Amino acid sequence: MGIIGAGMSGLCMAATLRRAGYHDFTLYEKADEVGGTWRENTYPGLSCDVPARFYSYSFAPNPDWTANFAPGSEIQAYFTGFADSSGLREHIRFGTEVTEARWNGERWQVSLSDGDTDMVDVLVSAAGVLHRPKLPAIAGLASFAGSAFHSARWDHSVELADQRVGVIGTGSTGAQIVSALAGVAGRLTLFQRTAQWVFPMPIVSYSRLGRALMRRFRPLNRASYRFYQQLLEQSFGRAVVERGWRRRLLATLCRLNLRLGVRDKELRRKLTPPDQPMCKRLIISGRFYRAVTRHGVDVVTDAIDHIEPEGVVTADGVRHELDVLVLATGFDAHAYLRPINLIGEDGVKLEQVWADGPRAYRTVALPGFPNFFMLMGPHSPIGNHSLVAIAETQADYIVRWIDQIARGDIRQVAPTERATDEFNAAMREAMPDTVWTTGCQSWYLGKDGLPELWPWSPARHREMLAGDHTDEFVAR
Ligand code: N01
Repeated sequence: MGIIGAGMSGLCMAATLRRAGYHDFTLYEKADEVGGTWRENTYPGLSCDVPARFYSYSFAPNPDWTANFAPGSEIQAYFTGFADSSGLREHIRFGTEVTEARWNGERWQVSLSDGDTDMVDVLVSAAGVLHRPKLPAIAGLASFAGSAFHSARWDHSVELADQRVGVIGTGSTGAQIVSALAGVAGRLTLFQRTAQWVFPMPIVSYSRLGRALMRRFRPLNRASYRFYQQLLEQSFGRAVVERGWRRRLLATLCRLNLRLGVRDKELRRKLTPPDQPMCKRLIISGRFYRAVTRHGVDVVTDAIDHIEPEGVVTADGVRHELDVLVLATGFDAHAYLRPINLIGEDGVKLEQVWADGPRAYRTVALPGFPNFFMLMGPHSPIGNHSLVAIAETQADYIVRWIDQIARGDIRQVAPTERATDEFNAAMREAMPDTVWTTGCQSWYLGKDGLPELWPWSPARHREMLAGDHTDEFVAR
């Protein structure tokens, strides 16, 4: 078996295989360390906006989280520590990128960047969603004379203290960076194209005693995991996909947060989004409004016209002189497996199948691509939810098919076109109830303008991946 990627979901898949008694598998990891997005993102202020107790594998709780929202470095340490303690490292081929995977009628022929070729019976993609940085198409960007870098390629050699720092982008990343750099940079300028809603959430540190209790009484960890799971599923998890009081309540809390957090009317006007809370991915932060109201922090809402060696010039003709320019402009969220060349039955390329946008069977499989499965595939429930929990559900489902293959009941299996079409049609039908279709631009939307998210609750995702659905697959 082959797994593409040793990030959060690749490790999850590997651990699930191990727990099911499998040892014959390899993870292909392009980098030289595990962790995926948590390895690549190291920007100041990086933290997870899902509570850490729930952003952990349910089978590997971490009693040592230092706060409710753990910093990125701690999460990366959790994954590297897990790779060590679980013994999974021996299965990982580091520095090995999968360039092509081709179904030869019996098995997957996997071509690797080091020139090798592997043959595997089952191939699982755990290649991640948000890892291809999107650079803005702004005239003159390359001419900037100071340091410029994308948030996921942070240059730690660049001095920030007392420097004039500009940040382009006000998504979750931009908000975290601005919160961390306010008061550090000499002058901080946030270039905001569209204001975003912010849900207030304080960061609470866990005491040593609390951590010791978690270590001593393991059921406490489990209870805490379930508590946060229920809290998120019953609040954000339902508010985004159901009209009703939950959506109204969370929206009101966001509006109140802005009203109380930003007293200056002009600044508040600038920071008032044109769309409904949660239409774009909600920013979770108890620090952002405090940061932008600080002395030495400017929010610029005039459109960026071009960039010059000295700084950013906005449409009103003002030149904002800068030493450092941070591009917190997001990721290509629709690239999925690209640039891997995936070739299924009859030489059909994934590129052709996904010409109109990525689609899958129940987020995990593809017709015409036998014995191929995905974690975090198209339409996975990735709103403000724990991707770790979603990956576990998908890994459990995939292992059940692997069990059948391993027992010799079947040799190859892929979902039918019909079942995949029906599933996608049902999803399209459910989209109008979601908050993502209420009128905003975001990385959630695909080419056809429809959200590429799961339009039902996370609980429904578990239910939909609970059975085997043998009647919706072609198995030989
Ligand atoms: O990216 P984004 P992100 N000129 O796409 C602006 C996850 N995440 O990296 O809104 C000017 O959300 C763009 O403006 P607009 C999380 O899932 C998780 O912040 O398009 N501005 C927007 O403001 C998140 O949703 C954590 O008008 C330009 C910003 O750049 C996802 O990553 C932490 C521009 C991009 O926002 C992506 O977040 C951080 C241009 N040419 C991130 N082009 C956790 O805590 C783009 N923008 C788990």
